This record gives sequence, C-alpha cells and structure tokens, in this order.
Amino acid sequence: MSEHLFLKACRNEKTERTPVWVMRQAGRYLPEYRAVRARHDFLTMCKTPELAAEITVQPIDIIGFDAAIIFSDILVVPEAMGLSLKIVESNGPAFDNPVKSGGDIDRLNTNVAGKLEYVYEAVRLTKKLLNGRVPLIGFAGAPFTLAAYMVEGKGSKNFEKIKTLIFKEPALAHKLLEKITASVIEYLKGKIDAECDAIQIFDSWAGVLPPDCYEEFSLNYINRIVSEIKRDKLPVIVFPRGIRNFEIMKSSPCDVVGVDWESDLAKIKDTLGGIKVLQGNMDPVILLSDEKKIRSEAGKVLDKMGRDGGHVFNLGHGILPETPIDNIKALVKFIKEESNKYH
Ligand code: 1CP
Repeated sequence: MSEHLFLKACRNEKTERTPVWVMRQAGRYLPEYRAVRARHDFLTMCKTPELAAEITVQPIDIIGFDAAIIFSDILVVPEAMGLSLKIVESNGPAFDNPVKSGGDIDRLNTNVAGKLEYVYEAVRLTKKLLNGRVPLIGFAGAPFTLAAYMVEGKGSKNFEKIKTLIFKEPALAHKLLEKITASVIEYLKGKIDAECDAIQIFDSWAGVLPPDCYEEFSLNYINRIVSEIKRDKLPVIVFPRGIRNFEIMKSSPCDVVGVDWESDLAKIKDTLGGIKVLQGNMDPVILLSDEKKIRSEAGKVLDKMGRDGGHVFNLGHGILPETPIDNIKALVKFIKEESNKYH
C-alpha cells in the first residue's frame, strides 16, 4: 500500500500523475449517502461500523477518488471526553453541556480510546472493503477547532466565547487545549493501529485567530500531535483553513499542507514548495457551474503547481451537498487525464 499514488505524492515522491480526493466526499451530495441517511440519524451512522464503512467506500466506487476518508466526525472526540453531542437536523452539531468553567475542564476525560472503539472497527471493516484499491485517510480536528466547538457549544460566527477564554484566561485555555491534545493523540494512535494509511488534521477555524496567536494556541498543539503520531511512511496532512501566513508551516513536522480556496496556491508554492507537499485548492462552488468552467479552473490549479508533483488535488474546503454528481465525476476524470501529460 505504501507505493500507492496518493501516499507517494504525500511523501513528495515522483508519481505518474496528480492524485485527487475531496474533503467531505463521504457525504450529502451522493444520492447513495442520502438513501442511507434517510433510514438512520447521523450519529447512528458514525457509531455503526458497517454503515460507516459502506459510506466511506461509496465515493470510491461511484466517483473513483484516489483516496478514501473514513466516515465519522471531528466531534466524536469531545463526545468521548464527556460532552453530550446532538446533531440537530439542518442546524448542524451542538453540545448540550458546553465547557463553561475550569471545573468543566477538570471533569473532561482524556482516556478516549475505549469510547471510540466503533471508529477503529469502522476503519478495519473499510480496509477490508477497499481491499487495497486506495489508501484510507483517518482524521481528527485540531485542538483549537475542537476547543471552539466545545466552548461555543456549536458552530459560531464570531467565536466570542473561545476567543474571550484565550484573551482573558490564557492559562485555562491552555489547560483545555492540553487535554484535547492528549485525547487526539490517543485517538489517532488507535486509528493508525487500525491501519489508516494517512492522517489529516482539520483546523477548520484556524482563520478566526489573530495571526500572532495562531502558533501559541493552535499550531504548537498540532505539531505536538504530528510528532507523536508520526511513523515511517505515514503521511500527515494539516489543513489550517484561513491562515494567511504560510511561512509558519515550514517548521511543522507535517508532510502536506492543505490550502483553502481563498489563498493563492501559486504564492504558497513560492513559500512552501519543495518543503511541503500542497493539497488543494479549487473553490467548491465551481463544481456548481458546468464542465467547461470546471475543466478550465481545475487546469489553473494544476498550472499553479507547475504540474510537476508536490501536489494532491483537492477542493479548498468540503464539497457542497448541492454538487451535481456529473460535475464531480468530470473533475476527477479531468485530473486523472490531464495531470499525467506533464509529469
Ligand atoms: O446531516 C448529515 O448527514 C450530517 C452532515 C455531516 C457529515 C456528512 C456532518 C455534520 N459531518 C459529516 C461527515 C464528516 N465531518 C466527515 C466525513 C469524511 C469526509 O467525507 O470528509 C469529516 C472529515 C468531517 C469533519 C468535520 N466535522 C469538520 C472539519 C472539516 C470541515 O468541513 O471543516 C467540521 C468543522 C465538522 C463539524 C460538523 N459536523 C457536521 C456539520 C454540519 C459540521 C459543521 C458545523 C458548523 O460548524 O456549523
């Protein structure tokens, strides 16, 4: 498996073409996902290994991506730490008992592996279903992004609560981030033992922190996780969505840096090219247009990377639920055909 196109590209080894997968590929744009979802609520799907494995493999069978990502959610870790998670239909996830005090932080549990056995079982089942066709990516939320949900209780516009904790009570914020970091390390080690082939850390809310706080309150914790889980030939991808200073990723022990669609990939290649493999970054909304536009925009992304490796094609954030299937199929076909002309 370590010789698969996607894993080689993540390690910056020469490949015959650029690999392609998309964030949230196991999700609502697929009619086959919606059919399963009509019969089960979201958390039941996450916690039933047979269903999670089935959904993980759907986009491989239907679209033909070069990597699978295990169907789950970043919020299963805070749930295992003691918060009560609800996925409110059409409103997204929420915690009934968000973290409000030092006492709440003290009560959080960090021995999470025992409570997340269902994820490891889903990974093992998925590996059987994939049968060596493509590698399987395991993932976790970055400590800052998880802390944001745990303190806010749900998604937020301005993130006042987590940012106030950081600005007003930094020692308490660090205590919370330490506990999340310990939990994420234990969780990811379990996923790797269950034989995930690569790991992605989603820092979806990285961009809400002022740049001079980012290292202290987010990246240092991510880097610690990466160092702890790093194993020979296991690529680690970090997606710091919304950061503008990519220079700081140079010293991260990660292999791949995910780039959001608001950043100029060519500029980031100037900063990080040759040091980190880059993943990204087409705007997901382009997939709502037509095949001609999709081909020209995807071509621009390939051109920015010089079509000479060091790149994993992805969107700059998750695929949107309203994406037409034919459009995502056209994108994957285009990348598979077009990127090999130049390598
Ligand atoms: O109703 C439904 O069917 C649930 C929709 C849904 C899905 C399909 C949620 C709720 N989570 C997921 C799956 C999921 N979440 C995956 C599956 C693997 C894949 O195909 O990529 C992954 C990797 C995630 C990770 C995740 N969950 C992130 C990080 C990635 C990102 O998009 O930034 C975040 C921020 C979440 C929280 C979350 N879970 C679900 C929703 C709608 C949200 C966002 C809520 C918000 O902030 O308002």
